Amino acid sequence: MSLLVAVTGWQPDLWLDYFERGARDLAVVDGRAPHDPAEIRYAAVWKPTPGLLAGLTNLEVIFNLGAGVDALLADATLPDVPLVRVADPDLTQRMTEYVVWQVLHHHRGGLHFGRAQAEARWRPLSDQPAASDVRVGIMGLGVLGRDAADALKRLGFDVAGWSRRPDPDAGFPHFSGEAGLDGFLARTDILVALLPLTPATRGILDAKLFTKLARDGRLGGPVLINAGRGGLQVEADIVAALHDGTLIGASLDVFEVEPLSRDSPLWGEPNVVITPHAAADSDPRRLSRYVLEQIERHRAGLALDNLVDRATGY
Ligand code: NDP
Ligand code: OXD
Repeated sequence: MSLLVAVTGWQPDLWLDYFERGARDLAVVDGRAPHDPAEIRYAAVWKPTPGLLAGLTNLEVIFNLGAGVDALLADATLPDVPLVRVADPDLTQRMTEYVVWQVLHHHRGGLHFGRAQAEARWRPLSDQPAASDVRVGIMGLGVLGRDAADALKRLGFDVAGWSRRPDPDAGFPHFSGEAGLDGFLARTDILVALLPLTPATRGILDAKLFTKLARDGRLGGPVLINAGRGGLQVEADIVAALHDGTLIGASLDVFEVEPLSRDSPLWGEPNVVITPHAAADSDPRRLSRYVLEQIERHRAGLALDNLVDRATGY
């Protein structure tokens, strides 16, 4: 009985090493090396080569080593076995740090002070609103969105959220579905996107949506923060919205095509903060343990956690 490990883009050898150290009686197979497909019962993967898992006739579970499964589900040959994604306190904490960092950056005039310092100018803000004066709207209130919402609430921000299904117990104004979207946007100064990329969310962050954000906020205009997936956003619309004042700033961790091309106009935008899909890294030490513990439970006949619903795509 073997576990196939196939990691693209991250450090495959490091992941293999952690899996081998923790695997006990389970043989760990490097997805890059020749292997007997019939031996493989489990697969732990991040963006595996399309088709890699297709011939694994005895595969029982696929573990996606990140939270988002869009890349995996794009492989039409993916075997129809249970698919588990990552939902881990360490990853969640990292994302919350990123969201809080970027919200505070825009809220506290980070772009303004950065420019002033570059020009060696002493330039206080004419108006520094309190956190409670700023409305942060979180799109996607799953594992990550909810934790970020709680942290921002603790800092005093006026938080609301939007997700697919209603949640009367959210603990803050909650909007859901298409019917709730406009009301949510109309009370949002800083929009934080933590949605998965699915057929329903692709391209949602576009010109039409930006025009529905609040225009009467204390920051002087709306700000976009996207750490969900690049496919959520229409980058040409973001650039246009920054130029005509529909948006006054953005923090982007994810892009339509990654790595972001050297030619992208986003690099030259003075009011954009760019990070290279670094908001919340998957930690191989912790996540190999997360996978191996689930495999032990599965072998003992217990239920798997954080199963993906293929019908909704997340
Ligand atoms: P979850 O699956 O826990 O949450 C997804 C949330 O999005 C849910 O609240 C869900 O609504 C909502 N949602 C999904 N589809 C729609 C829709 N059509 N309309 C409205 N709301 C919708 O995911 P996580 O919080 O764990 O992760 C979110 C995403 O963050 C990942 O899919 C990944 O793309 C991204 N990510 C990015 C990282 C980075 O480093 N930049 C790192 C990790 C993750 P409902 O609650 O009603 O089901
Ligand atoms: C993830 C990611 O989905 O790193 O976990 O983007």
